[in-house]
Amino acid sequence: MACFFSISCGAQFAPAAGQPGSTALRADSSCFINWAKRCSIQRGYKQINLPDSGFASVGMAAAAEGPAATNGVVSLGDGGIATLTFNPPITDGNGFDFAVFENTFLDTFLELAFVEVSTDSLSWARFPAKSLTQTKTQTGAFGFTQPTRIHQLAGKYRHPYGTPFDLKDLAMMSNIRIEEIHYVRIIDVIGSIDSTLGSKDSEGRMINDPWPTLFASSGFDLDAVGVINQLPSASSLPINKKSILGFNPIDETLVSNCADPLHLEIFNSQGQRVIQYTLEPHTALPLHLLPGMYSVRSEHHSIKIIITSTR
Ligand SMILES: [Ca+2]
Ligand SMILES: [Ca+2]
Repeated sequence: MACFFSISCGAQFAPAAGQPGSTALRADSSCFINWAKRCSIQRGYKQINLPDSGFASVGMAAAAEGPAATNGVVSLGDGGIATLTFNPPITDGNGFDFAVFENTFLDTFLELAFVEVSTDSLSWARFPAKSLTQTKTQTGAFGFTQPTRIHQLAGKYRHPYGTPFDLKDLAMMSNIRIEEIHYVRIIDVIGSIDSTLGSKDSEGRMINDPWPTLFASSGFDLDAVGVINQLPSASSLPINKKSILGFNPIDETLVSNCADPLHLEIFNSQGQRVIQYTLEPHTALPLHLLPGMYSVRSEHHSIKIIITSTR
């Protein structure tokens, strides 16, 4: 009962654009000093459980490059991924550091996406998404979502407003450097409340988002990513210099970029060792761990990772 009360009455998040307390940022705001330079897309199916539905097809990757509200949008499809490159890199300055623009025209017709950032494109950290939308009745293709029920998900605000993100919220993630973010990745939330199909938030709740969307414009419609804080000049880090051990939150795998075997030890937040493993050169290790924060240590360095799903 206490749990029900806190979810239904507490923990409300910022409201729609224009309302007091909203964090929405207009595309023409002077806070935006730069925009994504490059975008590449890995499209998802129009409907994740129907491969014959084909891929979402609206727009080209280039639509997400440059300023918002200028050159159209690109539709990602169910679970589709857009990877955007920034130069100079985004950095953690005061307050919000960048914002993501989607094309919805209503405050409550929202298509959502996870947001991840990376310094080297090998190792990624995901903003800890929260969705308090009910999960009993599927939100239909044109169903409504309240912005006050969602947090740290792109697509919270209607066009021409962006949803802002503060890199400081990832300060504990030692597998990236929040002072130097070259890459932002936008991953469509698969809105099905069927746990075998849909996406979960950072606390293991299904995210109820319009689904199915069996259209060419299926999934998150990415317009642009605007930069608020960036380093003063091009990067100190060569853009292709990767660390030797990375983490990919999409499939929760550790990824070796090392020419030698890596002897890994993984500790949970109580300091107990839960995995000891030798990761062969240039291979990946899918993790099957309970949700929580873990420390991964090798001969060379250690990184913190967050596991959200129960696989
Ligand atoms: Ca910041
Ligand atoms: Ca979706």
